[in-house]
Amino acid sequence: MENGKFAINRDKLKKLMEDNSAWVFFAGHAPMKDLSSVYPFNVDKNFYYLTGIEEEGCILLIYRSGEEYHEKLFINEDNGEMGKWIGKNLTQGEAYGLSGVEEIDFNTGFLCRLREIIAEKKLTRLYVQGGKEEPKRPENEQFVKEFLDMEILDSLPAMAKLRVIKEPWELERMEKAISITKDAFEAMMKNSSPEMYEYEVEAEFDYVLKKNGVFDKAFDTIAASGKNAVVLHYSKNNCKAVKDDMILVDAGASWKNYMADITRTFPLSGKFTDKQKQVYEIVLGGNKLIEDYIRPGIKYETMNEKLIDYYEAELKKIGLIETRDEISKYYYHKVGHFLGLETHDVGLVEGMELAPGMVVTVEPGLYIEEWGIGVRIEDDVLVTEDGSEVLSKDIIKEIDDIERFMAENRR
Ligand SMILES: [Mn+2]
Repeated sequence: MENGKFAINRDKLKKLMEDNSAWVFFAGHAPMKDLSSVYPFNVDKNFYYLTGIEEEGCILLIYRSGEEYHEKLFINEDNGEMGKWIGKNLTQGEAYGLSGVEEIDFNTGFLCRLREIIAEKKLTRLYVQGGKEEPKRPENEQFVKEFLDMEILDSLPAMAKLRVIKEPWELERMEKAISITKDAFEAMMKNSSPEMYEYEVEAEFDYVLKKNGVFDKAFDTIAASGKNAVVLHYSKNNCKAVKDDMILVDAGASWKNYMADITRTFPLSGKFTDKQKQVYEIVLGGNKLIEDYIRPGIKYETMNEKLIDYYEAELKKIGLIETRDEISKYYYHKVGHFLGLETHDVGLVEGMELAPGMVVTVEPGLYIEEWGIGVRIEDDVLVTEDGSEVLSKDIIKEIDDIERFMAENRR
């Protein structure tokens, strides 16, 4: 049954719950865009992970009193006539079908009901995202103020512990997101031409996503041609490329709330210049080095250290630097991050060791402003029992493969 996986997630959380504690998760609301419209709604990812539900305003409560564990879902009331305008709210039956939570009430009675439960079960601890200091959503902030007599704690560390290890069904969704992203990268390579606008390249990506039923990108696409590629989070995408420019595209589809995050850098003409090749080969070497290095037990931080060791040797070889300190002029981010329900997924804690079932990005880059060259190559990598598997291995990245593909397929 579809809702089984979300029930399993709740069971995992219950194992981490202290006695006399209540955990509250809000689905959230879409933020206002202007006075008459809202931005598209993105469900809170912890709420989704525990319920499979994607409707604004819903709330999940799980509490523990001794050996008694209880879960309760609060949904929107029937929206009557409004249903004709914006669609009907989830019914109790539908909410049960998605989540497997048996006890369902309306959210209008949530605060009263929670107060009753707290009193009746003598609960003392209340877990919300971000705790008291850093409530992550307006709902949380509002909520915390209502319960200042209780010990308010942060639910995020526990959620991160669960979410960082992916179940097979989660990996399937990520693989689907990556496979659509692959098609979209190929479309960009096929339809590129020198002196294109960056947004025209981006449009090829978007077209493939929509065509495949993806309504949401994992994040705003970075399509940075030529020297724009040295700006890490460049996403204006409004410049026209000039002759011989490469374009750095950092983009990803999402599939059923799970993200892909891929970067490829390729020449719009289909041919790398010698200088571009020189930089590209160094970054590609770093990308493969770290992918080969990934295995259970290694510390997250050492991936970055290893890359810097490699860059030190390579950049000295081409005479770009003399000392290790100078690397930060050309490489100024980390080599990767966790990936899952969020692009920069939960899970990163100091000293954390990689374990089977984690998914990380590997994205070394080099940004050489004085040459007008920026290269980043990013893959999505699963940590396995005895090493790693590059989930995005089918998205071409060797110079020869890119040049051949573009020569054979370009319009
Ligand atoms: Mn990334």
